[in-house]
Amino acid sequence: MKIAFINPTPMDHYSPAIRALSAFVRLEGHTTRLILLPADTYGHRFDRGHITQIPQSMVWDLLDLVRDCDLVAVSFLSSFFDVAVQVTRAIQKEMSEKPLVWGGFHPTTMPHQSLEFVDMVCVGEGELAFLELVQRLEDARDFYDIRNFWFRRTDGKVIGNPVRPLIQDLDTLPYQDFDFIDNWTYDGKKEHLIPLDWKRYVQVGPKYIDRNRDMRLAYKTMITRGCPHKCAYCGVAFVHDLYKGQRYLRRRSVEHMIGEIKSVTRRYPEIGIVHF
Ligand code: B12
Ligand code: SF4
Repeated sequence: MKIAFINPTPMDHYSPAIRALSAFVRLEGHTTRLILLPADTYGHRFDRGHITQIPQSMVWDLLDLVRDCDLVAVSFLSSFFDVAVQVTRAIQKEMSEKPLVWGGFHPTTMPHQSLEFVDMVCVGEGELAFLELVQRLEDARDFYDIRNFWFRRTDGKVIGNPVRPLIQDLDTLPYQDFDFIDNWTYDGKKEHLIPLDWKRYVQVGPKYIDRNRDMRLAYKTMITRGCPHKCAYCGVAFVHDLYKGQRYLRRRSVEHMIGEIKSVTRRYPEIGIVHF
């Protein structure tokens, strides 16, 4: 199955969720296209009000990119809800039959609201659930009982399935998809979506100051999942409760982490800093 992942994200192109999910489904032979849309968490507050309006040229490019995909998967945090809704509505208007699924922190915490926009919503950790959905869709099998998913059935009935246990051994997961095989980003000057290949990533990827005060290209990754705390202002408190009784903070092994760093820095010598 060919899957288009869409992630509204700031311009550092760090999209851990879709890179993780893409790597996971590619292991099973599926092909993926990663579309990283600009979404500004700060700037638009001052010049365009609170809603980011995505340009029409970007919508047209996006429609072209999802047309040949069997499934569209949108991942987002609450700050990017406005972009997620615009993208979703544009696709639904043009391709009403295209299966569309939402996941990520916002849909996890707001599945009821999310089902007002799409019929399939992933709650919580996504790898195993999403792969199961992809396989069932591919086999044209019923999917309404998949754990971690909420659905709105064609008769309007809402189904909220329980979550499956968290993946405790993070070393069983592949390294994030950092292959740049079919990745896209927005070029503000051309006002179009353009391929995000490695050459382009070197220009636009995150840069940090090293100990010599030189700006270096950073490789961003994650060594843990979850959090040991439950700060009152943080969405994590909700996820703690969702997975009550389970070990929520999980760590990758040192070997797994070093294996990832070695493989990525050998492949891309331009990387000067590893950030996690
Ligand atoms: C690491 C982290 C960051 C990193 C990476 C952000 C990211 N996109 O994951 C950095 C430092 C860049 C960051 C920045 C921000 N963050 Co932050 N961050 C976290 C943190 C600590 C962990 C997130 C994480 O584990 N990501 C790794 C990926 C693999 O996990 P995931 O996103 O949950 O994805 C899994 C599932 O949700 C699901 N899934 C995700 N998408 C999809 C899509 C589909 C279709 C399916 C089926 C499943 C699925 O599968 C994935 C794999 O299991 C959380 C708190 C926490 N402890 O969880 C806050 C958190 C996610 N951040 C938050 C916020 C607000 C932000 C910012 C918007 C802050 C700001 N104003 O600038 C920015 C956004 C920048 C960005 N690029 O997205 C909020 C989000 C709240 C909300 N309601 O959405 C959180 C929850 C903390 C909080 N304050 O409550 N953050
Ligand atoms: S704000 Fe608190 S609960 Fe949220 S991720 Fe950070 S330490 Fe964990």
